[in-house]
Amino acid sequence: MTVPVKILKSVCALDCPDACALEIRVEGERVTGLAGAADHPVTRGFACVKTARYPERQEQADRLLMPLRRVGRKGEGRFEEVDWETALDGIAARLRGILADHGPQSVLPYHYGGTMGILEGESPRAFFRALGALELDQTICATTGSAAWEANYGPWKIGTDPETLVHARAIVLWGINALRSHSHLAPFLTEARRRGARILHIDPYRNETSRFADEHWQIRVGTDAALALAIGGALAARGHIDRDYLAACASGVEEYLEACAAWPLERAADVCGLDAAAVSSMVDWFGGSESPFIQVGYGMTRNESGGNALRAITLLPALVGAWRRQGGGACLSTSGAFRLARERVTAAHRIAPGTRRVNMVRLASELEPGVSPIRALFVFNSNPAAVAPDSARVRAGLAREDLFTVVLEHFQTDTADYADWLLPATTFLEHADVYTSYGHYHLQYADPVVPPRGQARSNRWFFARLAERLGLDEPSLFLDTPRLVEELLSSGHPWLAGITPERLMREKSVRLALPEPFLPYAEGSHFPDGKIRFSPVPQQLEFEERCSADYPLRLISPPGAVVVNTTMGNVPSIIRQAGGEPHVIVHPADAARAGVAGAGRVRITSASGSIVRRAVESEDAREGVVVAVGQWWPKLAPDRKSLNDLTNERLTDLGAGSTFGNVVVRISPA
Ligand SMILES: Nc1nc2c(c(=O)[nH]1)N[C@H]1C(S)=C(S)[C@@H](COP(=O)(O)OP(=O)(O)OC[C@H]3O[C@@H](n4cnc5c(=O)[nH]c(N)nc54)[C@H](O)[C@@H]3O)O[C@H]1N2
Ligand SMILES: Nc1nc2c(c(=O)[nH]1)N[C@H]1C(S)=C(S)[C@@H](COP(=O)(O)OP(=O)(O)OC[C@H]3O[C@@H](n4cnc5c(=O)[nH]c(N)nc54)[C@H](O)[C@@H]3O)O[C@H]1N2
Ligand SMILES: [Mo]
Repeated sequence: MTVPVKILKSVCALDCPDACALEIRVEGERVTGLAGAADHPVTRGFACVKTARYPERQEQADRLLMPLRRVGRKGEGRFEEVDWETALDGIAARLRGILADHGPQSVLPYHYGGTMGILEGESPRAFFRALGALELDQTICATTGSAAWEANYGPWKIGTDPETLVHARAIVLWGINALRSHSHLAPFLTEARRRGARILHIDPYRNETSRFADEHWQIRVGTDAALALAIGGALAARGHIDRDYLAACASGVEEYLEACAAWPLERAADVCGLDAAAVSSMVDWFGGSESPFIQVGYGMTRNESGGNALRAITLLPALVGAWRRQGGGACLSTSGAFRLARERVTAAHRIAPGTRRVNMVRLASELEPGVSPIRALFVFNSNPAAVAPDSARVRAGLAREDLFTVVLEHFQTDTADYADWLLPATTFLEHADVYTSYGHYHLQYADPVVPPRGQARSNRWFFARLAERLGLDEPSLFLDTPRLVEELLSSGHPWLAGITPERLMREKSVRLALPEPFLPYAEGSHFPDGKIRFSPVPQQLEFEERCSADYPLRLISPPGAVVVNTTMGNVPSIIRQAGGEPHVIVHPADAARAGVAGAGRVRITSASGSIVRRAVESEDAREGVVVAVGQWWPKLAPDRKSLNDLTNERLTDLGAGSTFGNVVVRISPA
C-alpha cells in the first residue's frame, strides 16, 4: 500500500533572524522532507544547512515520547515512564507544598529561544504571573543590543528593510557573520553587489562572510566604539555629514563631534589593530555613497563595551543622512515592527507589585546551594546547563536536592538530566504558532503538519492543565489558538491594518502594513522629541577583565555553522558535519607561544573553569583571540564539559546582558 504524501506549509521556529517559510513533506504521519518556500520574498526557496536537517531531528529515535519521573540521583539522568495524569498530579502536589512553605516568589520560570513562536514561547508567562512567581529578565542574548539601539533611536528596534538592500551601495557587515547566522540576507547582498555595491566585513574572526565580502578588517575584540568614533570624526572633518538632516532630526551632535576628536584615525587604527590607510579610504567610500548601510549583529555586543560599541556604530548612518534613502541606514533587528498585543497572551497586568526580577545571566548565583531562595524551577525552550554563563556552577545549583525542577524538552539534554520531572514537548511541526522575525517584516502563522509523536504535548497544553489543578483563574491560559491569534492582533496598531486572524491563518505569511517606502528614521527618532540621540556620547570603555600573563588570550564564541545554540546538537548528521567534536580556532603564533602547536586537543582555562577542546590552528582567529565555534551538548563533548564553564556572570555596559565574548583564557597542553 502506498502512503499518501502531502506538502504542508510551516515556519522555521529556530532562533534565527530569517524565520523562514517552509514546505514540509509528510508521508503518513512522518516528516520526510523540508524545503524553503519558493513564494516567500525572504526565504526564496532555500532552507539553511541546519533547518534542512530538522526532519532527521523530528523523527530521531531518542525523542522524548513519554512523561518521565526521576528515579536516580539528581543529575544522573535516570527516569521511569509515567502517564500524564500521574505527572501532572505529582507536579501539582509538590508545587502546592512549595507554595505553602516558601510562597510563589520561590518559583522561577527559565525559558529562552528554543522556539521563536509566541504561543509556545511567551504565553506560558501567563501561568507564572497568575501564580505570582519570580519574573525572568531575558538578558542572555539581545538586551544589550536593544538598549543600545533604543538609546539612539527611541523605543522599538526597527531598521532598514532587508528587501531594499539591493539599493545600498556601501555595505558594512559589522560584527555579524551574516552568511551563517542570517543567511537569507545573502541574495540581497549579492544583488546589491551586482548593481555596484561594495561590501566590508569587520570581525575578529575571519569566516565565510569575510570571504564573501570585498574587504575584511580583523578588528581587535571590543574596540569597535573607538573605530566608530574615529570614523564619525573623519566623516565630519571631510564634509560628509548631512547637516540639514542632523539639525532637524538629531540632538547632541556637537558634543558627539567633540568626543570624536579624541579618536584620530591613526589612534583608533592602532587600538583596533587595523590599517590606518584602509580606515581612511573607508571614510570617503562610506561618506561619499548615495546609500550607505550597516548591518550589525548581537555577537559583538557580548562584552563590557558592547552597548557603547553598538551605539557608536549605528549612529554613523544618521551622521551622513543615510536614513533618508532607500537601502541606506542600519539594521540590528526588525522585531520592533511587530506591534502585537503580547501583553494580552502573557498576562502582563498580573505581575504583582514587589515581584522580584531575576536576570537569567545570573542563574548560577540564583541557584547557589545553601543560599538560594528558589525552590522550584520550570525550564522550557532552553538548555541552561549548557548555554548559561558559569555553567559548572549552574549545574551545581541544578543538582540541589531542595530544588524541584520540571523540564519540558524534545530530548534528554544536559539540563534534562537534572529534572525531577522530564516532560515530552511538541516540536514546531506538531503545534500551531505565530511567528514574528528579527530579520524581516513578514508576520507568519503555522498549523501543525503532523500529530505529536508519542505522548508529546505543547508547552501551552501543559501549563493549562497544571493551572487547572492549581485553581488558577487566568483566562488567557485556556484560550484556543484562533482566540489567542485574535488577542495578539488586537493592538489596533496601523502596521497590523488589514491583518485579521482569518487572513493570517489562511495566508500563513503576511507582510506588515508598513508605509511605502519604509524609511523608519527619515524624519528622526521615535523619542517624544523626534531626535536621534548622539548624547550621552558613546565611549570606548576599558575592560575590567583584562588579559594578563595568566590569561593572555580573549575567548569569543560565535554561532556554529550547522547548529543553532545547542538545538540540533544531538543530530547525528549535524555532529558529523561539525567535525565530530567541538573545536576552537587558535592563531598559529598563539599556539606556538602556548606550546601547543600541532597538539590536537588543548586545555583552555579561565578564572571560572577549564575544558579540553580540539584546536585548529588558523589565522582565521585574530592573534590574541581564541574562537570557539558554536555550542555543543556538554555531555557529547570529549570532556563532558560546557564551553560556558569558562564564562562568567559579568554584565554588559547597557541592558544588563551577557558577556560571552569578554572572557580571558590561557591554553596549554591537554
Ligand atoms: N548558524 C547559526 N545561526 C544562528 C545561531 C547559531 O547558533 N548558529 N544563533 C542565533 C542566535 S541565538 C543569535 S543571537 C544570532 C547571533 O547572531 P549575531 O550576533 O547577530 O551574529 P553572529 O553571526 O554571531 O556575529 C557575531 C560576529 O561578531 C564577531 N565578534 C565577536 N566579538 C566582536 C567584537 O568585539 N567586534 C566585532 N566587530 N565583531 C565581534 C564574532 O566573531 C561573530 O562572527 O544568530 C542566530 N543564528
Ligand atoms: N558561550 C556562549 N554561550 C552562549 C552564547 C554564545 O554566543 N556563547 N549565545 C547565547 C545566546 S545568543 C542565546 S540566544 C542562548 C540560547 O540558549 P537557549 O535559548 O537555551 O537555546 P538552545 O541551547 O538551543 O536550547 C533550546 C532548547 O529548547 C528546546 N525546544 C525547542 N523548541 C521547543 C518547544 O517548542 N518546547 C519546548 N519545551 N522545548 C523546545 C530545544 O530542544 C533545546 O534543547 O545561548 C547563549 N549562550
Ligand atoms: Mo541569541
